[in-house]
Amino acid sequence: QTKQQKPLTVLGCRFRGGQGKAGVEDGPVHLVRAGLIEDLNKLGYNINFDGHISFDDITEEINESKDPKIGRMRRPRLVSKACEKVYNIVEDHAKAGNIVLTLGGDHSLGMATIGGTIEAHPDLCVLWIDAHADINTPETTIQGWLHGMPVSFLLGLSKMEEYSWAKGRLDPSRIAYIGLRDIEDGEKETLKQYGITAFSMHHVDMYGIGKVVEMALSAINPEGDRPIHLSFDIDALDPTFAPSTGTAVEGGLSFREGRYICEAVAKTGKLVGMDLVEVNPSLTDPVSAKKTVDVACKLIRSAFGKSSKSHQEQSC
Ligand code: 6HN
Ligand code: MN
Ligand code: MN
Ligand code: MN
Repeated sequence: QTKQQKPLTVLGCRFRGGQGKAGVEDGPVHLVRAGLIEDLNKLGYNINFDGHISFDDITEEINESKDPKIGRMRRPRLVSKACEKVYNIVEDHAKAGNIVLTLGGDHSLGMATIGGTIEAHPDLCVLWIDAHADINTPETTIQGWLHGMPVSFLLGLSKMEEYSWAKGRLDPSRIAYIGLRDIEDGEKETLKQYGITAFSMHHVDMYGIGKVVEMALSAINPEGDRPIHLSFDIDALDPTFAPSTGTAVEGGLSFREGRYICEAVAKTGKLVGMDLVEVNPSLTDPVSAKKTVDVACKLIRSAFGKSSKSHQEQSC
């Protein structure tokens, strides 16, 4: 087995402002405490990890009274400022040639991580693994939380003065979803209108995960030559495997299906960025929280090239 020595930046983003539940800012702390950095090191990466990014300064500066709703959007200025900060960091590291792994925090961070990565890799394509489509706009959102909207900013569908740093450079043909099972009506229309490739759990059941991943990758990356960003919301997994998350939905991916996605991405050799978001260790008992953290670590390790012994392709 040849050892890769690729530079890998790990960003622990302790940000929770894109949703309403406390504790998701502890996700990255728990992942690192579980040994993630050492594991990635063993996989042969040259790791750059400077400790976690805290957003307390921004949260204090933009307190609730300074951040009234814009339409239905909650905490719009706080999320913009935090995401702009992450966007700039990711852009710098990606331009320096590093792969960037972002540990969330909530999924509003996706607009920052992918937005920053696409500045370094303009031909980027994105796999978005999630129970939700996260493609609400300020007009279609019901809840108003930004973690349900990052994709609309990435595609340039949501344009706001407060978010002018978010350039909206991702083409709708360059993103595919796997794992969907809780999509709002407004989101459905947007997916349809822009012809976005989306595989729900129904498709996973119908075709099997192998075929679904193959179809998703060939839709966004037909020649196999584009750099790939994997945005993995832990709520894509079924709550039996990942219970500690803020918007759990039954009927999700098994651990093996989630791991298969990560292994398939690793196999392309084209991974330039990954997010692992929405692990919230505060929402369950400690055993379930640990289970969720462990599963998240395993997914990350698989995406970065660890092949599971029980799961290797056997030549018989
Ligand atoms: N996530 N569609 C719902 C909303 O509020 O827009 C849920 C979004 C969940 C977002 O899990 O990253
Ligand atoms: Mn904790
Ligand atoms: Mn989700
Ligand atoms: Mn999400």
